[in-house]
Amino acid sequence: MADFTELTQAMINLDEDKVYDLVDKKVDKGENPLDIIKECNDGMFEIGQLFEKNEYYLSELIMAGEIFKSVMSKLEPMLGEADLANQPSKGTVVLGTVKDDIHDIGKDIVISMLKGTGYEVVDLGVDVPADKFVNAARETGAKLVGVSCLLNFTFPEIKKVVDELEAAGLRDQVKVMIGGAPCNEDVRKFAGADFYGKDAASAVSICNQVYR
Ligand code: B12
Repeated sequence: MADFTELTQAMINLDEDKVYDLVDKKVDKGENPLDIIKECNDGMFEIGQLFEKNEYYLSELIMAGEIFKSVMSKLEPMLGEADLANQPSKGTVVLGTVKDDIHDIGKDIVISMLKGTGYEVVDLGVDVPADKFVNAARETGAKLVGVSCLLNFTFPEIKKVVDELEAAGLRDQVKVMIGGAPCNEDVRKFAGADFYGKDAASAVSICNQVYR
């Protein structure tokens, strides 16, 4: 059996009270919120595996999502580097979860990190059709569109975003980054996107590259 941290194991067990308690203790000790998120995320991965093996069902996925969201509401204010209230924006990023996909936890973490590091983010939400990404890029003048995707069968929808940006004549001005658990370099190539980011910190470095 794999060796999980206490927090990861509590997450896997969906032991809500224990998760919150452990997170509180880690926050009090001054642990990096990204490390805490990583431990919870490892639990989410395992929950996904249990779901695949029919040991967990949709209700467990829903519960896991709720627990993770509560953890994030505690950690989110800690993700910013500094008080950015009076700082000019570093640039605008359009972000959304691809059409037919309603997973938003990872997308929201990316958004918190980007906002926390000085970017303006246009959050299109979940189940976003390609034309909405295109219109938002056109209207805001964003140089970067981020597509979150957690379901294999929606990969063609990422490609559609890239293709529709091209058809709208925006592809030269707008870069596309993708992310989400099943994404990787192969998916990026398939979709014709410019960047693949494995986590929220990668999303920030991609933005820093684009808005250099
Ligand atoms: C929680 C969960 C749900 C919740 C979602 C709640 C919510 N509000 O988001 C609910 C219950 C709704 C759900 C539903 C379903 N789910 Co679900 N779900 C999960 C689970 C367990 C965790 C996902 C999660 O939140 N992870 C935590 C976050 C923090 O991780 P993340 O999203 O990967 O994001 C990080 C990075 O990937 C990256 N990132 C994310 N987005 C972006 C974007 C950019 C631009 C960049 C750069 C980076 C980036 O940064 C984030 C932070 O580090 C996963 C298991 C897994 N391995 O992911 C299954 C999983 C994704 N679900 C799965 C399935 C099959 C479904 C359902 C089809 C089940 C069903 N039969 O109905 C439905 C689909 C509904 C739909 N149409 O979207 C499968 C998908 C298989 C596949 N690859 O196609 C998985 C992998 C489970 C499994 N192993 O079988 N699910």
